[in-house]
Amino acid sequence: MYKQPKILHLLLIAIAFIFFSCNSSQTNSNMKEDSSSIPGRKWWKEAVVYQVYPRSFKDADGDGVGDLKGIFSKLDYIKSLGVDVVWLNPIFSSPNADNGYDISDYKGIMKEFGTMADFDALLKGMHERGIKMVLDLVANHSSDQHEWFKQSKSSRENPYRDYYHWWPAEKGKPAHRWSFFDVNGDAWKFDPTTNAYYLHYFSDKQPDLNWENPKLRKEMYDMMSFWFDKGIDGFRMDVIPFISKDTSFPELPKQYNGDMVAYYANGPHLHEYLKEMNKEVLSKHDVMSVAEGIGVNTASAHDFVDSDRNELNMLYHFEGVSYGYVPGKFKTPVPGGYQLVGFKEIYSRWDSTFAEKGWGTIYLGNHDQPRMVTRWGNDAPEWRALSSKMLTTFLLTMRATPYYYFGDELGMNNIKFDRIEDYKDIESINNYALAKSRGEDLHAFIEAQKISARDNGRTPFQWDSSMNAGFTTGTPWLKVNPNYKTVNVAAEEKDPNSCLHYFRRMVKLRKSNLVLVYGKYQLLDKENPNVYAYTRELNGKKLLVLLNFSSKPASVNTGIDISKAKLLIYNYSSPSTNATLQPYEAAVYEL
Ligand code: TEU
Repeated sequence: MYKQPKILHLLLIAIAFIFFSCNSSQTNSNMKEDSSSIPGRKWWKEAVVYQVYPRSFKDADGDGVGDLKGIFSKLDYIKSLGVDVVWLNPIFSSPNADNGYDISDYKGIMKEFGTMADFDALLKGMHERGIKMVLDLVANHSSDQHEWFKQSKSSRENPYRDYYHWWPAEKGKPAHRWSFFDVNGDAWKFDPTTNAYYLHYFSDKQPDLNWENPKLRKEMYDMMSFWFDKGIDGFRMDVIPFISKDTSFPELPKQYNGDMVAYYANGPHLHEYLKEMNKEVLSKHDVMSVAEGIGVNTASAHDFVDSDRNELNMLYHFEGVSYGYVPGKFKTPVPGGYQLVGFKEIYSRWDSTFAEKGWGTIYLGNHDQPRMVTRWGNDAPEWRALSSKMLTTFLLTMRATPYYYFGDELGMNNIKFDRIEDYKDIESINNYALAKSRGEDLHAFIEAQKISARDNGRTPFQWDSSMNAGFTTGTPWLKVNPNYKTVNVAAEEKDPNSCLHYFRRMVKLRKSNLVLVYGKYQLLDKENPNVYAYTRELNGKKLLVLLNFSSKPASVNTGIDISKAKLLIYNYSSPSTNATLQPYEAAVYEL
C-alpha cells in the first residue's frame, strides 16, 4: 500500500527526466546553431518594445488620469501581446508642465500616478510575467519646481547655483539660444531674483541642468543606480545628446549654419559623459539603454552605440518621422505628402549604417508623434485597419529593435482637434501663441496640427465601447477619440481579422524567426513609387516582404518567383497571387 505510490512516483520522475532532456537537447541544439552563427546576440536586439504613455493607458482611481494601478490591472493584456519590454514615459514627481518631462523629484512617484508601493507592485507584476521595464531618464533638464532649482535661483552663492546654467545680466544679453516650447522661441529667461538669465532648451519651466558640474553628474548616476537597484531593466534617455554645453555660450558657430538642433547635439564633452555614465552605472547591470537620438545622423550614430565605445546600446533617429514636413516650419506637412522612394531611402540608409557595427531601432509612432496610421498609412474608414496592419508588418520585419507605441495595435488614429482649446500639450499651445504673435496663418496652423500634433498620439487608450472607452470613470484629461465605439480592445478581441490579432501574429512571427531580427536586409524595386519590397536573409533562410503603401493596386517587380514560396503572414483574406498588390497589402513569404 505504502510502497506502490513511491515506485510510481519514481517512475514518473524518470519519464519526466527523459522527456525533458530530449526536448531540451532539441532546443539547445537549435539555440546552439543560432547563437554560434550569429555574433553579438543580445536580448535587447531580439526584444519587441511596447511603449506605454501612463497618463493615457488606464485610470484606476477615476480622476481622469491614467495611473500605475491602472497599468497593473492590464498586465495580462500586455503579456498577451507577446512583447518583451515595456517603456514607460516619466512617472516621477512632476508639476506636469510637459506631462512628466519636468521632474521635481527624480526618486519620487508623480502623485496622480500613485505611490512607490504601486511602482514596486507594477515592477514585480511585470517581472512575474517575464516582461522587462524601461523607464524614462530626463537628464537634460528638471522642473523649475525641483529643490535644486529653487536653491539655485535663490542666490548666486548658493551651493546649487552651478547645477543649472546662469548668465549674469551685467554681461548683457547672452547669445541667442532657440527654445522648443518657449512662447517667444527664446531659451534664455531673465530672473530678477539674482539679475541673471537661465537656460531652457524646452519651456521656461524646464531649466537645463549643468552637466559640466561633476556634482550634478554624480547626482544623476546615483539616481540611476537607485532605480537599477530597484530592479528596472533600462532607460530611454530623453534628449540625451543635448546634455553637454559650451558654457561660454558663444554665438552659434558658423559650421552649424543656423541648425540649432545639430549644435545642441554636439556638445564638447557629450561622449566623455556618456562613457562616464556607462562606467559608473550602466556597465554594472544587465540593462538596455536607448538614446532619443535628436540631432544625430547616420555619420554620428556610431559614436553613441558601437559596443567598443562603451556608451549606449541604441538610439532612435528623427530622420524618418521628420520626413515630409516643410523644413524649418514647425511640423507642417508638405502639401501632397511625401514620396515613398524617399522614405525607403531613409530606412535603407539607416539599416546599412548598422549592417556591420552597432544596432538600430525602428518606430513610426510615440508620444511625440501623431498616430502612425494617420501619418504613414491612411485613416479613412475603408483603409484604416488594412494600412495599419501594413505598417505593423513593416515595423516588425526590419533589422532593428522595434519600438511599438500603445494603441497602434488597435489601429488608433489621430483625433484631429479643430480648436486650440482642445489641446493640452505645451508644444501645441505655445507654438500656437508664437505663430499668433508673429501674425502667421492660424487656420493653417490648426490644419497642420491635425496631422502632426503630439496630442493625437496621447488620447486615452480604447479598451471597450463603454463610457470614455473604458479608460476612466471620471473626466478624461484629454478627449477620447470618438471612434472608440468600434476601435477598441473588446471589439478587436472578438474579431479574428482585427489589427490587434494581426499585431500578436506579427510579434510571434518575429520572435520565432531570428532571420527577422538579424538577417541581412536587401531593398528591391528601389524606384517603385508605391511598393516597399525587401528580403531578409540569414544562414540560408530567406524571407520576402511586400508592402503596398498606396490606396491603389500596385505592381511590383522583385525578380523573385513567389509561386512556390510559403506565405507566412498577410493582411487580406487572400493574398495576391500575381505581381500586383492590392491597396495597402502586406505579405511576408519564405522563399
Ligand atoms: O522630446 C524631445 C524633443 O525635441 C521633442 O520636443 C520633439 O522633438 C518634438 O516633440 C517634435 O516636435 C523629448 C520628449 O520625448 C518630449 O516629450 C519632451 O517634451 C521633450 O523631450 C522635453 O523633455
